[in-house]
Amino acid sequence: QALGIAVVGTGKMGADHVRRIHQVVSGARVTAVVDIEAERARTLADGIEGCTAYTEPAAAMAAQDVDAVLLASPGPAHEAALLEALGRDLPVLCEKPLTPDAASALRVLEAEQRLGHRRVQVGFMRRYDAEYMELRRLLAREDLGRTLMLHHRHRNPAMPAGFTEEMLINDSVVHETDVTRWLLDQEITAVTVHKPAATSYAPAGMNDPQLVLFETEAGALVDVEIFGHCGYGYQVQAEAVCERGVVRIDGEQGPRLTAAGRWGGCVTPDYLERFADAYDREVQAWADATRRGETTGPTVWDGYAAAAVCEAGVLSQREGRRVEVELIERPAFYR
Ligand code: ISE
Repeated sequence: QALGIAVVGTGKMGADHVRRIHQVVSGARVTAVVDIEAERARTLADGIEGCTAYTEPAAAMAAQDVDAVLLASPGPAHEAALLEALGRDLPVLCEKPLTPDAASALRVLEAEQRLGHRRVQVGFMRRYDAEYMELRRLLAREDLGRTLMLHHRHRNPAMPAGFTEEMLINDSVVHETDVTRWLLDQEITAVTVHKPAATSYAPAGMNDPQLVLFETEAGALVDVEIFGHCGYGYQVQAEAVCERGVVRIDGEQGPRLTAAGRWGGCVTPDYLERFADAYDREVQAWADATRRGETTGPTVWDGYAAAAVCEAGVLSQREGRRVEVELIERPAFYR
């Protein structure tokens, strides 16, 4: 029997997940779509047999044919939906960010522990990207020695309307927050945000790009260039500097054309293309684990730790100073 999934939020990401579950993922089907804009939800549901449109997440979660929830609404809407799903013991794949601040993430952390078993996977899809997986495997190898620095570059062609300066941290740098913790197997202890001269292509009030500096438990230094309006395409790259070598991933997998005295390739236009395989692998892994009655992948602890780092980052962004990250002690439940 296929897993019946309710997709909550049908914006760019949610609509792409609906398409993915409908066309790519095996063993799962979309039985509900939820959006506060009824018309949007209805249009999507109409294209899928046996799919019902809702405007309230709770109503979809109560439906007989809903076995699991994919949460793709904006971050500030996550806490209420997560608590509702946990109250019903429903498995959730929650798009990043888990929640927009540490206190709300902590409430979700407590609710899952009260339930007594993991039910939430956080949608840090880079952990399912082939290049990032290979990078992690290489860094774990003894022969490269310890990782001393990570350089991340995260460039978007433009940001959607309504995207704020804080979201550069909470919605974009949150990815580097997670991959840094995952690649190094260390917590981030402090954040400093620097603001260079801003591009004139960003909306008023957004100082774009920014340079974010993380310090980690074992003293690694990690820099993240976040650029929301680079104009030319979507580019995510990372370079790890180790004691006995350097590893770089650049997402430049496509063909490289040499002709007419030039060489070159294409830059992916957007994250849906750059991370298409990662999203497919992530949602398939979640559906497979859920059908086995398991919860795997990035945990609520990972979502909480990322939220705490981002909260420090937003404060640093606002006040221009180094901010230490405050984390509760990691519960045994998440070890
Ligand atoms: C977006 O929400 C994402 O999650 C993308 O992965 C990220 O690159 C982009 O900056 C965010 O706005």
